[in-house]
Amino acid sequence: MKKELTRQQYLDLYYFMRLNRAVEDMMVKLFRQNKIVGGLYSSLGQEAVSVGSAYALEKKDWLAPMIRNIGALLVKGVPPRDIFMQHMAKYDSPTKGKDGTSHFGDLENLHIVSPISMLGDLIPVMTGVAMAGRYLGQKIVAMTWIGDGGSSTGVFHEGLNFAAVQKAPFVLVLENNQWAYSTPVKRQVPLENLADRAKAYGISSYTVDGNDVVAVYTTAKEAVDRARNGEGPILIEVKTFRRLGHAQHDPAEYVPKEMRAYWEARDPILLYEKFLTSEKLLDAKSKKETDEKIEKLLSAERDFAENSPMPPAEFAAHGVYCTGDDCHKVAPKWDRPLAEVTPPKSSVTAVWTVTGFGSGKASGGGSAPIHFGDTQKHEDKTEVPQDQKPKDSEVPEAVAETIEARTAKPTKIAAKVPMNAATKVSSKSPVKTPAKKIAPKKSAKSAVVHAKPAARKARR
Ligand SMILES: Cc1ncc(C[n+]2csc(CCOP(=O)(O)OP(=O)(O)O)c2C)c(N)n1
Ligand SMILES: [Mg+2]
Repeated sequence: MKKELTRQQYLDLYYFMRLNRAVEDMMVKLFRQNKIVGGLYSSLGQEAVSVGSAYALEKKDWLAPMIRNIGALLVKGVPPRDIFMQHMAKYDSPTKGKDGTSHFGDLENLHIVSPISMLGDLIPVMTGVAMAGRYLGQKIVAMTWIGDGGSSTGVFHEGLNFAAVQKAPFVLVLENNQWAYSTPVKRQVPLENLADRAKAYGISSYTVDGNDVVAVYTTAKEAVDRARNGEGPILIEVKTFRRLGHAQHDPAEYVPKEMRAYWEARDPILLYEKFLTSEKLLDAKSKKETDEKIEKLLSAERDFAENSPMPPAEFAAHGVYCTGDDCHKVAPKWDRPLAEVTPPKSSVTAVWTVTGFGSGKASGGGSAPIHFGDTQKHEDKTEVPQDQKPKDSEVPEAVAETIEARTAKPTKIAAKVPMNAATKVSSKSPVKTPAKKIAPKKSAKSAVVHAKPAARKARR
């Protein structure tokens, strides 16, 4: 661990990791007392990931947690009582007992988007949040997390590609905790570093030790700063380990003992305590103070949660469908006058010109011949002089086929034969025109190629 933070930052990271673990330890007890409704997931051993990455965000930034990111919620300012009550389906919980686990958000104050169960779907959603913030000139960054398993969903790829092409100020933390349910990471992805997935979208990435909270924080901070400065989305792979089963129901006996022992020896809180002690940032007295502070806070928060009522039975029928303002305000909240955020009328002509396209060299050595924007509409019947015809090698066959397909008229053969027969003869149809039968038409704007009808006829 490298020392480069302020004393307060070091101590904050410690406090939140300890709080994260203590909140989850308490929920295991509540679960065993049958007070938790639904599943209980654990981030034991992954606290440095949630805390270190969320700590890199500013108050105005947005996050969306996944199931193992209670630490991120605590850093963002969610009180532990909300987490307890949410898991206990209490009436005072953020969803008033209508949903469980960490399935709640706070769009108004803390800028938290509620998790979406379908893995990967938060990626396009948070990309949209990031783009909206940019549109409104807010200079915000959006962050979410995805597991190693979740990084193999289609929407992970669609979302990240979309974020990349939009240059969204978005940071995605890929929690490589070695397992997705009972599937080891090697059985789902043939990559050593999942950060390599970023290469497919032309975006920056990092791979970092997820059990080193300072490394996670400094990496996330750099990524958040870069995203905020307009460098586009960034992927951070954190290598860590899911110390318990998928949820409380899963004893995870499929995990090799040696693997578990290796990671237990690398407990992120113990590693950090060692570092803080060696840097003289933590001693027995301040550690005891932290213990007492957390214990006092959590026993009060748990009491509050336990004393909160269950929702009244008739409430089950409320809030199922939005009924407008008596449910919640539906009107969009524009922070600027509507005129200012309405894009101007387009003055763009409906022609795409792609810089450099059509002026480069084709693989055969000639000019790359297609320029969609300038393709002539009329059919050109003029004979191209022999000396202007390209040599066979100048127009690659694949390009020639495309050009011919775009310019060829339907043939009589195709029109007369039934569908299945037409399919059969199609391999001999004029679409397979050899390259030498095509001549370029010189144009003032670009090289546009037309097939010569006479030449096509001769070939049939
Ligand atoms: C699209 C989709 N497929 C399957 C699931 C069911 N599911 C929930 S969690 C999970 C395993 C996720 O593993 P990983 O992404 O590695 O996250 P981890 O549990 O290790 O944090 C699966 C398959 C889901 N929620 N969404
Ligand atoms: Mg996993």
